Parts: sequence; structure tokens; C-alpha cells
Amino acid sequence: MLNFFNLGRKSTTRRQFIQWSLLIGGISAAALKLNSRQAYAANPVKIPPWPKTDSTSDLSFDPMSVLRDFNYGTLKEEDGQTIREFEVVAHSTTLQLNCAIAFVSWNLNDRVPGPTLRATEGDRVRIIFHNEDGHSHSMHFHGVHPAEMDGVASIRRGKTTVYEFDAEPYGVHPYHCHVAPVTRHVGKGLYGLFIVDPPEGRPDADEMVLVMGAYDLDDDDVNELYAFNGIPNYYRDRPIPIYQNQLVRLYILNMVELDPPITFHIHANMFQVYRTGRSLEPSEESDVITMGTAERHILEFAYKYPGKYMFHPHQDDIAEHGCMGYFDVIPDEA
Ligand SMILES: [Cu+2]
Repeated sequence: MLNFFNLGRKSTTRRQFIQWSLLIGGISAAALKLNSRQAYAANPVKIPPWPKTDSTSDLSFDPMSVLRDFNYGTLKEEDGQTIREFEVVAHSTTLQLNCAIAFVSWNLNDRVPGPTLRATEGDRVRIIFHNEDGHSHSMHFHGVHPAEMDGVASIRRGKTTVYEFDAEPYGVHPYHCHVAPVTRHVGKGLYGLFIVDPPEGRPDADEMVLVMGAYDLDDDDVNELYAFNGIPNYYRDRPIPIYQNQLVRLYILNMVELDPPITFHIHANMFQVYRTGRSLEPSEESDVITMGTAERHILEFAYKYPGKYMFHPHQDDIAEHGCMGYFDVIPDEA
């Protein structure tokens, strides 16, 4: 490095010097980033025990379990082909959104968001969709598949249909009902994540799912409440425990209808962005990312210091109407 500078000293202008410095700085930062990711990958993943759900809660489901619940389906062999089969049922369920507001949701497998379906790129997936709700619905998946598997046709109440296609490309994809008016069907809760892992996998991490959704309580095309994983302010009141220095891999999806794009922001840290989960290396680093409806990413981070840290959209009115949570970073005493 000394030679490097000596070589150019006579002719190096201030501007060139700055350019070289930036280049060297960039290389060092990239090496550091790689080293820290390798270090995380070498350590066994530790996931703190989940806080017990309040026994007096009237919640229909527990967003703390939605957070780290991945549905890999059932593997079946048919004519020499391996099929990953999922069962999904549409229902109407009353959600207690807070102490005062009960909301009739239309949902999949009795939860909002619906199950986080997970496969590996190239798997043949089969989703058996039972519509046991009183309205017509469908399941439209993002990703690549034939037109007849696109899930835009209404499945009437009481009917079952099968969507079958190869899981591709690897990444993070939403699914949602595509029956009109879609804003209403999505706003009532008919959406979820479809994670397609790359064949080579990703380094071990504490993996979790956060889906941002909204509720138009009085059908005026204006959202009154917002939530991570279905229940407003759930993770504000019950912070998500994570360990200090543990790599967290967050699968995040924005399914807020009726609003302009929103952001996702974490406090006191930066995250690596894998846009749409479509890369094995991050493309940028930030602490805030803008997401239109149906946009989704993988965000990776680790907390250096213990304590409680907020996460929320930086549209603060939305954060203050339910889309608010905390990470509770537990000291790493290992
Ligand atoms: Cu629907």
C-alpha cells in the first residue's frame, strides 16, 4: 500500500487521492462485511425462548408464533416426482384487533397473514385451496408459473381447487386473493408469504417474517389501523426477543392497500438489503427502505448493543396507528 501511494505521490492530485482512498475504503468495508457474515455463519444460531402469550388474551392467533413459523408442506412421491403439498383453507374469523375493536377477517388457515409457505427453487409445489368462506376467493402467487396457475379465477364458496407449479425463481414472493375488489379482499386479510430458498441455501440465521397490513374498518377506502403480522401494536406490547450479535434474517412484505408506498425502518442499526430476496449477496445497506404494495425483501442485521429498539414505517401516522414493534436484544453472555 505504501508503494501504491509513493508511486503516485508526484502526480497525485487531491481529487485522485480522494478517489483512491474511497476505493481502498470500499474494499476494506466489503472485506469486513464478508468477514462478519462468515463469523455469524460459523456460530450456531440461538433463538431466545418465546414470551408466553397472555392467558387472558382474546387473540384468535398468536403473532409471536406467526413470526418464526415456516410451513414446508408435506413431501409426496408421485410417478417418480417429488411434490411439496400444502393445504390452505379460507375462512372468516373475528380478530380482536385491540381491546375495543373486533374485526371480521377473511383469512387463510385462521391467521393474518396466512401461512408462510416455503420451498426450494425447482420443487414442484401443490397448493390445495379449500374455500370454506362465504365469499369467492382465490390464491394468486407472485413468481413464475403457467397462466392457468395464476390464481386470478374466483373459487366459489365450498369449492376446492389445486394450484401446482415449479417453485421459481428463488426469492421472497407474496400470495394473495385476486378476486375484485382486490383491495377489499386483501384488506380483510387474504395474503401471505411464499419463500423460495435458493438451492444452495443461505447462511444460518434467526429467521423471521414481518408482514405489514392495514384495516379499513368502516369500508370508506381509508385505513384506520395497521399491523405487523395481523394484530396492531402486538410487538410494541410484546417485544421480539433476539440475541445480541446474532444474525437476524427478516423476510418483510408490505401488503398495505389504499395507501401510497410506505417505508420500513429499524432503530440504532443498519441492515443489508437483498431486494425481493433475489440475490445471495446484499445490494445495499440502509436503515430505511421504501416498499410499494406487494414489495418484499430480505433484510439482514445483528444488534451490537443490548436493549429495546423500535421498528416501524417512517410514515409516523401509520406507526402510531398500529404498525409499531420492538426488538428486545438480549445480552450475549456465551
Ligand atoms: Cu378473496
